[in-house]
Parts: sequence; C-alpha cells; structure tokens
Amino acid sequence: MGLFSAIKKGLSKTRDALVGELKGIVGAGKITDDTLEELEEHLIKADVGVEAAFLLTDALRENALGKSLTTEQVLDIMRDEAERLLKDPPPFELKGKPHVVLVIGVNGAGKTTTIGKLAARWINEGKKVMIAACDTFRAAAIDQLETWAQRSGAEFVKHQEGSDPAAVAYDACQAAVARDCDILIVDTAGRLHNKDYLMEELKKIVRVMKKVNPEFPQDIWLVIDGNTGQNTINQTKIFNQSFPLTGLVVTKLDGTARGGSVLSITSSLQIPIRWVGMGEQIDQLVEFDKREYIDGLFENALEESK
Ligand SMILES: Nc1nc2c(ncn2[C@@H]2O[C@H](COP(=O)(O)OP(=O)(O)OP(=O)(O)O)[C@@H](O)[C@H]2O)c(=O)[nH]1
Ligand SMILES: [Mg+2]
Repeated sequence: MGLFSAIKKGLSKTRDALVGELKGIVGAGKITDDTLEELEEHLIKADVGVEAAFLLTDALRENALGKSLTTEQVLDIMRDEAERLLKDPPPFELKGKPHVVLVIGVNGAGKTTTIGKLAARWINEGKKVMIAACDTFRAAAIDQLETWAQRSGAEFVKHQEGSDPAAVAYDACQAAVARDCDILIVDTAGRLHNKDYLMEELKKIVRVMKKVNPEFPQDIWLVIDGNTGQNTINQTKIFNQSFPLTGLVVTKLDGTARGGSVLSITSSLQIPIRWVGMGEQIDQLVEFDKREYIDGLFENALEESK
C-alpha cells in the first residue's frame, strides 16, 4: 500500500464523518448560521478537534455565509483553511555531534517502536546511531528496545531494571560522545502528563544531559497515538508547558485512526509533525507531508461518500 492510500485509509473515520454528513447539512440551500453551527458540531465529533473545528467554520463564515454552495465548494474552502493551519516541519538537520533526540509520551503511544524505526532509517542513511533505554521501569521495556537496536544495527546503552533513568541518560550522552555517534535517541517510560513526579523525572533526564553538553537534547519529540482524538491536544499542551517540544510523531495512522485531531494540535500549538507511524514494521515510518495529509483527509471524499 502506498503512502497516500495508507494515510487515506488511516484518516477514513474522520473523512467519512466529515463528508458523509456534510452533504446532508450543506445540500439544503443557502449556508446559514444554523448550517455552520451544525457543521461545527459535526467537525468536533469527527475529531478534527475543537480549535480546528472553530477555525474551519470561521473560514466558511467568512467565505460562504448566505451563499448556496455545493458540497465540493464547501470542502474546498475547508481544505484551503486546513492548508493554512498545517505547517510543514523545517528539514531535519543534525545540530552537533551527537544530535540527541529525547522521545517522550504517554503509555503505549509508540515511542519504543518509533525509535527502532528512526534508528533503522538513519543507519540506512549512513549515520552512526546509538539508542538508550531510559525506560527502566520494566525489564521487558529494556529488552524491547534492545531488540530494536539489534534489528536496526544501532549501538545500545542500558542499565539494570529499576535504575535511575537520568543516570542512563548521562551515561548514554557520554558514550555517544566517546564513540563519535551522529545521533543518540533516548527512550523514556510512558507517563501521563498529569503525574507530577514523572514529569520531574523527565526534567531530571534533561538536566543531566545538559551537564554533558548544554546543547543536549537538541530535539524533544512527543509521540502521540493517532487514535486518541481530542485528548491528544490536552496531552500535547501539558507536555509542551514542561518541555519545549520541537516536534511530534503521530503513530498508528494505519489503523482506524481519527487522525483529524492533528489539525488542531498544529494550529493551536505551532509544533510541527515530523513523522507518521504507519504500522508496526521497521520501515513503516514516513516523514510528515502536509500535502499528502490534506489529500488523505479531503481528496475523493465525495466520490467515496456517494
Ligand atoms: N499499527 C501500528 N501499531 C503501532 C505503531 N507504532 C507502534 N505500534 C504498536 O503500538 C504498541 C505500543 O508501542 P510501543 O512502541 O511499545 O509504545 P511505547 O510508547 O514505547 O509504550 P510504553 O513504553 O509502554 O509507554 C506496540 O504493539 C506497537 O507495535 C504504528 O505506527 N502502527
Ligand atoms: Mg516503550
């Protein structure tokens, strides 16, 4: 399955909800305030998120109120607005040697898997990559990352289960410098954004990294599950208050994802989406592409809904 169709499939729930009922709402004559209100409610249900739902309907209010438009025309206006809301990330470039990427997120979001995929990708590009197991809660978590290190050919740093994650991070930074690695990717335990002590633990990881080099970590990426819908926006906001997030990874867009919510995340927080997880396999990670995403959300939607 090509990237385009994979994204389309992943976004199918949002798209179906968006377009399927849009026809009924719009097809009834002139666009009125009532139509827009109904549409707004509908967009929120389709999980594009409250912020994006407001912005999309505002765009319609400006351009469509009082007019008789076809469903295609209404979709076009929303599409233009979505294009305005989404940002393409600046190209990923290495800033320093090693370039350290700290990967954080709630439980089960896909952090460890994403790290394995990233390591494989960068090693394929000829880079020397190290990964570090700062999820020390469970032995299984360390083993899981070690398996990814073996599969991808990355160097691997771990301590015993139950050890201080910050100590692992410190060692890994030093080892990555000593072994002349291009990139160090640091895995962390899943944590809920509202658990203060876990957020403190992450802050400690960042602090000790800076002892090795004040520039570390050059990137902090939040991994979010594309199926979580509206919840991801709150998560992202709270993580971003504690850590200056430099990018997002949205995983599981291959499933029956409600990936429309990423529209709201980028529009309200201005954090670029960098990577998209499209499956469990090592090569199923793609660079986020705004065009493909928007096509996945809107293209041929009318055809499908017929
Ligand atoms: N379909 C699909 N599954 C994924 C993707 N990314 C991760 N997964 C699966 O999601 C589950 C959780 O992935 P992990 O990488 O272990 O998630 P994690 O964030 O490290 O989890 P914790 O360490 O427990 O917080 C695993 O079964 C993965 O195979 C994806 O892009 N698509
Ligand atoms: Mg993990």
